[in-house]
Amino acid sequence: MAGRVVLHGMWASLYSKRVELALKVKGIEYEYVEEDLTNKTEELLRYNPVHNKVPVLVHDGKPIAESLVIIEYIDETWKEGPRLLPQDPYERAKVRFWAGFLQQQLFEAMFAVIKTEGEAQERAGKEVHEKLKVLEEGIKGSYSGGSPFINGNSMGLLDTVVCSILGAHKIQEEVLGVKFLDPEKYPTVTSWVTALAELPLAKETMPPPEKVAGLLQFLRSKALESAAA
Ligand SMILES: N[C@@H](CCC(=O)N[C@@H](CS)C(=O)NCC(=O)O)C(=O)O
Repeated sequence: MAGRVVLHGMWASLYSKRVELALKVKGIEYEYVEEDLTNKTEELLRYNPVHNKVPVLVHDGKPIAESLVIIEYIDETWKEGPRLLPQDPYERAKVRFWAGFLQQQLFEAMFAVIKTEGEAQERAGKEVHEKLKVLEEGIKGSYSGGSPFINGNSMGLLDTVVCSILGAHKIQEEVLGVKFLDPEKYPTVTSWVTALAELPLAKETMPPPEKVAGLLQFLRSKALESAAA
C-alpha cells in the first residue's frame, strides 16, 4: 500500500512514540511533523478537531487520531510486513484488553506518582504495584509463551504500548525516587520490558533518558505547584 503518510507527533509523547514504533516495524516511510503543543499547527487542529491532540496520522490526506486506533489502521492497511495484531479474533481481543489495561490503569497510576509527594505519593506507588501484580499474573496467564514478545518475534501493538509506558522506567524511578519494576516480583513484565528496551528500534525511537528526566522534573514541579496553589 503506497500513499503519502504524515505523522503529527511530539518528541516526548508516549502516544506518538508507539505510533512511530508501529510504522517502523511495518517499514512504512513517513514524513514527521513535530508539534509544539503550546502552539499547535493549524493542520493538527483541523485533523483532530475533537481532541486537538497528537498523534495524528494522515494517510493520503485522510486523518486518523488516537494512538491505538492509528496502530490498528496501520496493521489493516499495510498487510505486508509483520502483523501488529494477531489474526485470531480471541488473540486480538486479548491484545486490546491488555493494551486498555496498560493505558487506563497502569499508566494512570504511574502518572499519579509523578503528580504527588509524601504520603499521597506512597499511596500512588502502592497503586502502581497493585496494577503491576495484575499485569504480571495476567500476562503469565494469557500468554503461555510469556515474554519477551507477546506477538511473536517482532514488536506488536501490545509491545509498542508497553515500550511507550515502561520503556523509560529506570529514569522515571530515578527522578521520582520510586521503584516500579522489580525482577523478583514481576519477572515476566521485567524481562519483557528489558528485552523491548534493548531493541535497536526502541533505542532509535524512544527519547533520550536525559530529555525524559528533564521533562518529568518539569511536569512534576508544575503539578506540585498547581496542587499547592
Ligand atoms: N488517547 C490519546 C491521547 C493523546 C494525548 O494525550 N496526547 C497529548 C500529548 S502526550 C497531547 O497532544 N496533548 C495536547 C493537549 O492536551 O492539548 C491517544 O491515545 O492518542
